[in-house]
Amino acid sequence: MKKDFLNLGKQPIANSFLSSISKKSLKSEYFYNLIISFNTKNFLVSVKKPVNPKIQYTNKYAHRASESQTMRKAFRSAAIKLYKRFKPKNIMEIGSNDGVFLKNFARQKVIGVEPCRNLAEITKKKFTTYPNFWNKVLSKKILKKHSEVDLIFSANTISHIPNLKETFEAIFNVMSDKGVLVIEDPSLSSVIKINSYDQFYDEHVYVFSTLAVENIVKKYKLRLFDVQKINTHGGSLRYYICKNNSKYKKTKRLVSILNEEKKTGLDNFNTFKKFAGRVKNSKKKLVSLLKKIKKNNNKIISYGATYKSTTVFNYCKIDTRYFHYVTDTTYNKQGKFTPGTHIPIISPEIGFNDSVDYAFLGAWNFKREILNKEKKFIKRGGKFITHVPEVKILSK
Ligand code: DWN
Repeated sequence: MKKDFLNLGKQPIANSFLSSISKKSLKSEYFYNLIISFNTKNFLVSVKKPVNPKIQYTNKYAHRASESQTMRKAFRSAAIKLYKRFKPKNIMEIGSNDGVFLKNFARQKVIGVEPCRNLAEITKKKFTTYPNFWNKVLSKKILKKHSEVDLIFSANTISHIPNLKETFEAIFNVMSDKGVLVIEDPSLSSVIKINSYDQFYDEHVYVFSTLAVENIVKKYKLRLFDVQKINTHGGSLRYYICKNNSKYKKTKRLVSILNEEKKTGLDNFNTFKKFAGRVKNSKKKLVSLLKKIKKNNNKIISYGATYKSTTVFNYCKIDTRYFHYVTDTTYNKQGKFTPGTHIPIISPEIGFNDSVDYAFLGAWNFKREILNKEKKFIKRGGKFITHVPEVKILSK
């Protein structure tokens, strides 16, 4: 049974950065109700009513996975480790974005799948890339053209696909008998522990736990045999999945993480009810801190036009009354406006200057990289604000 525990209100599509805020474009802005539910049977946490993927993953998809040094390094390290451990003859990535993972392999070994055509165009120049949604039709097409796949990798993508049955059945189709599926997604345990409620937005249809993944994959003749904690995106998990009859044994760390999740209460609805209470508090504290700072005539901006910020801004009703603008290094976000709250987005070269007193860390998951890069800002008295794990002004 599905039980709702969190209502994040009316939200726009996180990727719908607006080119203009004319009356006409604001009139056509799409909103939906972001309600999060817990399935008491398989422990899966999901968006109650997912948005149609066709309006999310278009040829105007803004996020570039290679935009941060942290992610470039993380994907390179993942590629090397996975290759060493599984020695695959070929590799397929579902949701290959701008090729940040694929580029670490020889071009004849890899296949990319990416429904956002603007991104698929980038990798197509070097790698075989299918500009399609992942499903059984595509899996059959790939099987016809290539051999079965030994390593299927998918980071921050499986959690985005509403139809898990179709997804895993299609994976089963193309995976070789000794093959491995490796999935990376933000971990529910981290979300609960650090109160990162902004991991919930339209694209994150699911925020997985190990408990839930183990329950789900077994419905599709697949088996979770290992899991690993990784630091990316504020705490993620890397799941290792094989076919039922495969040689891989359940690892000790999988047993230990399953136990840890039970201790955290990820199999218990009450945990999520309590979390929802902490989310409400976080909103109150953030708005009151911003009001206080604004009262003293300080200039506040936001750092990183993240999809996560869409949730925070729309839930807390933070707009140009608080933030002058948002800075972001991504070229195709610059010159646009944030979804729902219509704050201008500009390049950090222009916007992150001496006039800024406070910067909200929209990209809090890159805190270390950003603090390292922005030493001058901090030295001259500039301050960062965060809401994760709690609302505060960061001290030096
Ligand atoms: O799952 C998803 C994750 C992985 O990526 C997607 N559904 C969409 C996207 O979500 P996000 O926007 O919350 O992801 P990031 O990676 O936290 O976005 C960081 C943003 O901040 C990028 O637009 C780049 C920008 N940035 C910046 O302006 N200066 C990042 C760094 C490190 C910087 O120094």
